[in-house]
Amino acid sequence: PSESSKPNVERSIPDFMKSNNKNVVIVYGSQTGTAEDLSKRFSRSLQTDFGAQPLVIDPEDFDVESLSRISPNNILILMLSTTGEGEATDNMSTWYKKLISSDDHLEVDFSTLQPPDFQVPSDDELGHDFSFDKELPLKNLTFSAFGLGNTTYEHFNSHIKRVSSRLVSLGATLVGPLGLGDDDDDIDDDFVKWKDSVSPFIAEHIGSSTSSDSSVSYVSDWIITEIDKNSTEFDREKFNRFRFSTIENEEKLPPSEIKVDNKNPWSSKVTDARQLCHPDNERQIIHVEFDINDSSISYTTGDHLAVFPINFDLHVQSLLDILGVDENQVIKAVPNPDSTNSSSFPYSYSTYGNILRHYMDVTSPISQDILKNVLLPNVISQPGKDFLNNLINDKDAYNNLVSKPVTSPGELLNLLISAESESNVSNEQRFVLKMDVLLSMLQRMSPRRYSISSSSLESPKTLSATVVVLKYKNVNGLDRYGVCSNFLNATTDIVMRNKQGVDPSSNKTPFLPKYAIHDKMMSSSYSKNTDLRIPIYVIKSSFKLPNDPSVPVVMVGPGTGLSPLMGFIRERVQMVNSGISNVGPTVLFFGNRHENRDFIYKERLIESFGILSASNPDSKMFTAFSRDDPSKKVYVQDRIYENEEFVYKLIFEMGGNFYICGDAKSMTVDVNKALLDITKRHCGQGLSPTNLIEDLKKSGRYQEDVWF
Ligand code: 2AM
Repeated sequence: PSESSKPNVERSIPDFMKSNNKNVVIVYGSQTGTAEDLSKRFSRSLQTDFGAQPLVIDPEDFDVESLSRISPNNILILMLSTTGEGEATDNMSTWYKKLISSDDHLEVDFSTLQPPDFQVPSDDELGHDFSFDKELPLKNLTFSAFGLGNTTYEHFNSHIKRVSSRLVSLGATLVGPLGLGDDDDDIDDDFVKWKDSVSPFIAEHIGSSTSSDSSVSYVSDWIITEIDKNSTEFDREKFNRFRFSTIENEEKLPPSEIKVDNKNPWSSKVTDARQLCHPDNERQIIHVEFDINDSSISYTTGDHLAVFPINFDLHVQSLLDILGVDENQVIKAVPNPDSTNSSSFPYSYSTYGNILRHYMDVTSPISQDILKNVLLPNVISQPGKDFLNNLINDKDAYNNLVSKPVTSPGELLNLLISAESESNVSNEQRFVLKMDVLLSMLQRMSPRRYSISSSSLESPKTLSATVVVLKYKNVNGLDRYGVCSNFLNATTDIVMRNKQGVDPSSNKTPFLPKYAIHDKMMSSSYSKNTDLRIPIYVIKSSFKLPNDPSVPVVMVGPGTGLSPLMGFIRERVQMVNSGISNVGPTVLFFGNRHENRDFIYKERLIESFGILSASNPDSKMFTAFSRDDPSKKVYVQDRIYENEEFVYKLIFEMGGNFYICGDAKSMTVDVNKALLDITKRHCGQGLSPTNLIEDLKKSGRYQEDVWF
């Protein structure tokens, strides 16, 4: 909701806490849902283990100014992700701008919140004499903080560090250690360690005692009611059968004026989806095109695309079976006022099937603390409790059964059910899954992020993604499939069918995992004459071509690392085609496994480099196919070494830009080493190679777009 859409009183954190009897407020800055999920987990732990009354909020729904009036007996907990180049997440950006303006002055004067808005709390409530100090508007605020970051990126957790120190400089007191979670290692582990170390401080501050008794039982996040479609209560207008097919848009704005972001993605039409590799290749890479005409989405070359997938039918079906419900049953899900949850689904009425298919993550394993705080209180039988307690109290048992094999929620629930039936638990004692328990266990569906592989100069209203279809065997040898890449893979079949009238079942590629095909989706949601639409939004990135077209660019992108570089290449081709005569050298190092199987975009690359090299003879493409020669691997960095003088000249003598894109682990490390090696060999005496590379990074001429 926009700031003006809610009356002020509802946007005040202390007022909201007071009216809901809360004493802890957890604020999440989340881009794809991890910080939000950890916030919910933390709030449950505080509730169960310490009898706290926490509330989890999205900063977009509240005013940052109201932090100054949070009761000194209460506590604020920040759970903030750092994104991009050390930036705030979208939902934290307004708070951040107000807290820290570029010249480090507070744009907002917290002291203006004094009368009439400001109510002096009673002495009882405060426990000491309260006076408002203009210089230190947050002197009554106590907070704890955990950041979500990644050490692979330069600005590790810089957002939480800046926000925390800003709050302290405004007078707030930080209790417990500042948690710095590292996604490169094990962020879950970092979170659990921080949670355990900070919780006693929090409990002490709010005056709660450690209580491991079961006085606080499970509180559901949602209240679920089944609705009869024929009843007067059912409002067909507000019934959403398919994610975002009808945006509940009160102002009835034209689509081109509706702001598109992760809370309100655009259902984009898929205009093309096809395989890029030879059918015999051991893995699939696909190209998917999205139409953004009619939407307010715009992008520039190098930005990222976020996609909301549809869950596998197998997973949805297994949960529906455990629930024992009809997937088409209409239900209403509203936030439970007694819970820590303050957010609602973006529609009023839905069905069991729809919620599980589009809105929740039904694949990621359930964490230990959710097993303890949500599932365990809902299990009656002793064998069922024993089964769970073993997983909750023994990290190795949990790892072996849940995290290492990537056990889905449905698989885990079935293991619990079999544990009970093996022990002949009576029917009355048996575990029965309710939808509110399930929803409290699951994370929200998170959007998946891909580098955009098209050029906005060439196709401003269509953007494309280049995606590896993820499939692997888990530790037990069972197949595991990436949800979004396999979902997008299924669209290649649908597009083929729609375009050529081909029946996809008669023409399956050998890899398409049978159960992963969205049979229901294909037969109902996407019946022959409906458009194939997928919810998307665009995330701005700083991975960009130089503004000056004459600057040389050296690009390294093996595998789907080619993706954003393909956009760069097409952008430069477009420049040449539009008559720009001084387009500088454009050099690509591309690699994959086999030249005749996964040389993706081969024709397009050959055509592009034909045009680029005709305009500038230094424009070249170098390829390395790693598995064509069984006797030795050839990688992109081998081609860099073979052309080291040329590469050094373009970057350091001609002032070129250097780009690396793809797998953040070994490839990036090895290519960086190659860059350092050739700099050492060619920079001559008197110059420091590490300084040269440092300068390259500082001036923005070295850029990475890497992932895991
Ligand atoms: P491989 O799978 O045969 O090892 C895209 O995945 C390409 O990147 C593949 O050809 C892959 O080779 C290659 N690759 C794997 N590790 C790499 C590394 N450390 N440096 C460069 N390329 C690498």
